[in-house]
Amino acid sequence: MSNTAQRANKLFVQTFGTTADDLYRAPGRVNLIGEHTDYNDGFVLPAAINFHTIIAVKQRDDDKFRAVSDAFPGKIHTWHFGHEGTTDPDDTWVKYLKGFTAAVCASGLPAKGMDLAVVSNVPLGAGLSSSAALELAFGTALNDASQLRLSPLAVAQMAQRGENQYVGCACGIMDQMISAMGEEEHALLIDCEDLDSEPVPIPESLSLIIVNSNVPRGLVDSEYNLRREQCEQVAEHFGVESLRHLDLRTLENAKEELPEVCYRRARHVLSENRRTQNAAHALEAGNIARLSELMAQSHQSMRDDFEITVPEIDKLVEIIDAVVGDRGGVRMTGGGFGGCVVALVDHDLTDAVVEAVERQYHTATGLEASVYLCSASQGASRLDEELY
Ligand code: GAF
Repeated sequence: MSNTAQRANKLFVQTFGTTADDLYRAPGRVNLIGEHTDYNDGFVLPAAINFHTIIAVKQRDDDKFRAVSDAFPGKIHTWHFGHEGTTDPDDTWVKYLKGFTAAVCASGLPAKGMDLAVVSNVPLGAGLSSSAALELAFGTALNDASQLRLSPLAVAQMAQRGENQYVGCACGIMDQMISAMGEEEHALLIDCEDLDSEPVPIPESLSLIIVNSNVPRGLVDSEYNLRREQCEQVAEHFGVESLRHLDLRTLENAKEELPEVCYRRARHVLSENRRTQNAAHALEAGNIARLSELMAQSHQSMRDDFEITVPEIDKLVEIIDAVVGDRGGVRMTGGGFGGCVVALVDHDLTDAVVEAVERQYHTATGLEASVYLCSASQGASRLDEELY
């Protein structure tokens, strides 16, 4: 049994004085390209990563939930199905679980309560979707225990609904969908309009490196929701349902009609959609030089048009790009305002990338970066491991 699974079991026994029935796991994610495109019905290319949230669960006969997390020790959160109340400041992590049960209840499905213990090695607040991993591990457990008969995609949609309506973050579907449906050694090209997805193999010759800037992320939710509103404003201006239905030429021709900042937001989204589809083709064809170019353009667009990068992240990209050249790609990954960069580079360059980050990042920023050497992993599931 993995160390994280053992810790979840142990926490369950210590908290509830009995053993759990089952263990569920769900991964965090890294997005290779396609940022802030999901809520515009566009394209994304994420991969689930080998960092997981594991939940030990035992079903109850009533409608009560009791939840504990080793990252926030000392408090057992309790609520009843359909009576989640409003979020309160104490609810830090548990709001994602309450959001899920609130969404299940709002959709008219019945569910039984559970006792549960959460343990995770997904870095928190680093833009690697620790919250989606939590939602999907919990949602997959509840789906089984209460026999909701939801597909992995429907569990992901339920989790997104919970986050939108209960937690108050207007996120798209990417994080939940990849945590539910990720595949080993593959990224997933997702069309966020019809939710079709296509696995794209990550060539064996490439290393998947994530570097955490360790910049504390502030104002993330408010800036995120503001970006979404600006995109919606442009869609409304052109009378289309979403930016997916606008083309770059129409946007360019009418740019004077828009506030300059909204024009740039839309230009990022429209060009990022194109880059994402092209990057999936480049990855599939093993054309790493092209991938490198597209990831570089994506980063510039996030920095200059969408304005979601910070100087420390730009520095990391610069450091890694100088080592890698056209033998790999590097860009910020995730919602922005801190967090991580992702680099997909020729194996032979892995050590050089790590050394360059260690040598230059602290001197340039005063911060220590954390480097995670990752692999693309499978989506949420019940663990078939022995509980003892
Ligand atoms: C966050 C959101 F949750 C996603 O839906 C997505 O919009 C992403 O930021 C940016 O691409 O992770």
